Amino acid sequence: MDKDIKSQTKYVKEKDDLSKKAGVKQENTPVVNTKGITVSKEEDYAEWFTQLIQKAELIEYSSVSGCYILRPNAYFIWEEVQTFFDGLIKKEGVKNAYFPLFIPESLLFKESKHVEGFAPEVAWVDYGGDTKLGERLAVRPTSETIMYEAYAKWIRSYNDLPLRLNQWCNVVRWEFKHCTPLLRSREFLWQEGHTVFATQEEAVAETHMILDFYEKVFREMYAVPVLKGRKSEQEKFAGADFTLSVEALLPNGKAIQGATSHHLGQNFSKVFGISFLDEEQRKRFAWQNSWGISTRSIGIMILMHSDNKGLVLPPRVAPIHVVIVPILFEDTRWKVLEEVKIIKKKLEAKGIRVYVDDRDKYTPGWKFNEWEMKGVPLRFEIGPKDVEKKQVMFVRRDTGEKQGLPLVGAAEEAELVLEQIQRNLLEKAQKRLGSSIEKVTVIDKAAVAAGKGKLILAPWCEQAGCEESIKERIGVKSLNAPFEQQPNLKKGHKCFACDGEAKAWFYFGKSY
Ligand code: 86X
Repeated sequence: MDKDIKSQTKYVKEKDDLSKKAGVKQENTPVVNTKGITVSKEEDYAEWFTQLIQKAELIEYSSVSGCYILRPNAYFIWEEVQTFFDGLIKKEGVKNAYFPLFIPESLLFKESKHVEGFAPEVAWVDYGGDTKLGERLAVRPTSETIMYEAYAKWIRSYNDLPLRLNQWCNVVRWEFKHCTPLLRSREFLWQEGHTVFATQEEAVAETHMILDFYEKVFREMYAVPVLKGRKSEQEKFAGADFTLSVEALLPNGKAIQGATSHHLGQNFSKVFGISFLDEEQRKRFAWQNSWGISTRSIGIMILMHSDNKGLVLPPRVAPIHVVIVPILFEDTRWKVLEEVKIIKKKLEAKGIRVYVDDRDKYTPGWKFNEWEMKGVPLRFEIGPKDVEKKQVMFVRRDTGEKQGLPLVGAAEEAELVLEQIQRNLLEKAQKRLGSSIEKVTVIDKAAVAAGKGKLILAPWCEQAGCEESIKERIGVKSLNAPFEQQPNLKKGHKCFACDGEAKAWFYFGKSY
């Protein structure tokens, strides 16, 4: 094993076809036998991603197809996002709870309209040991039904409202499409917020507030800019009056949904009997929302920033902010490590997460590659000459920039550089997004833009048939309609794709 690792100190550029020759590569067990990624993101985006997430030790495949292990490096990111979003919603009065994983079949299908299309994806439990259950149980694909059954019991009068609960949990949707870790898996982690209000105004206001929180998660934690807006009638959640979403544009020109916030109106309250007596003792059905963000968001962030050397992590979600690689020689070892100890302490005092890689069995160059693969935002190199000159080498993961800086004040400087990295990643992605949006009013122009991997902003009629034909003709689907409609469409404005009247400016794009 050790020898194996040593023989791989250089990144292998050629495509490794050992697995193909041996015929051992299986759908759920890709072979990873080189340290570096063997394809570039430009030549094979999907293969680059699957190698990256394994070699950066984020994800491991399991023996269940479509179900993946989140290793500590990935789970750390989720915990940071969890802490951030949890803080935002708790400050607004949302409380956390936990509802059962299993949902009786009769309850899951009580509100048939919203589940119809989803039924083929439900995973079922039929037995407890050898005993067949009286009624089979669904493994939750989402928790509306199990939560709203309880809500109906708890809500009696306007005094019981608003009721605002959230849960952090796993859900299962038995995908039949090809699965990809983080982006489409059969089990994933998310938060689902389910809130109930006496008035529609309060509920609607909350859907927008939550959407702003999702935007904050993407921008401030993941350094990913998003497009906020309203989903089309066809793309909204069938159980909702309207669905709001944040959408991101990946570097390969594909758009991907980041999170959703639904206004459920009274659709569920009427089915589940969630009603209350108002101040005049009149019975009213409650107004509801639901909203969610999942571990897919981690996948979006990885795709957004990473490169051919591996993962690039925004400092806000990086398990290690600064990796210190001391350059060690027998006679100066002690001196260098002494200096490293001091600078480590200063960094940690500022809340910077530090790791000192003083392993003897690897060369500095090998370590540089490893920490670049793992996406550590900032690397410190410090050798005997640096100690003499009282300096340390700063190497940025996002730009590759190298700079020798005085040891005195290095911690303060590191803090600034980490902030710069966080800002730079967002700005780079923001520029890409900005220069990718093309405003068009006729389909021919949209086709050209789509061919160039652009996002289209176009006046649209919002008709299902029209969306179908757009997809067929130019291969894009609607993402959402931005809230700022500029210029405001006047009555009679033509749809960009058909003879109908345009209802709103909509974003369209190739989707992931
Ligand atoms: C839709 C709606 C909603 C709470 C969210 O988007 C955010 C958090 N839920 C989820 N949806 C389903 O309702 C659904 C239902 C079944 Cl039975 C299923 F198998 C899959 C589903 N997928 C999505």
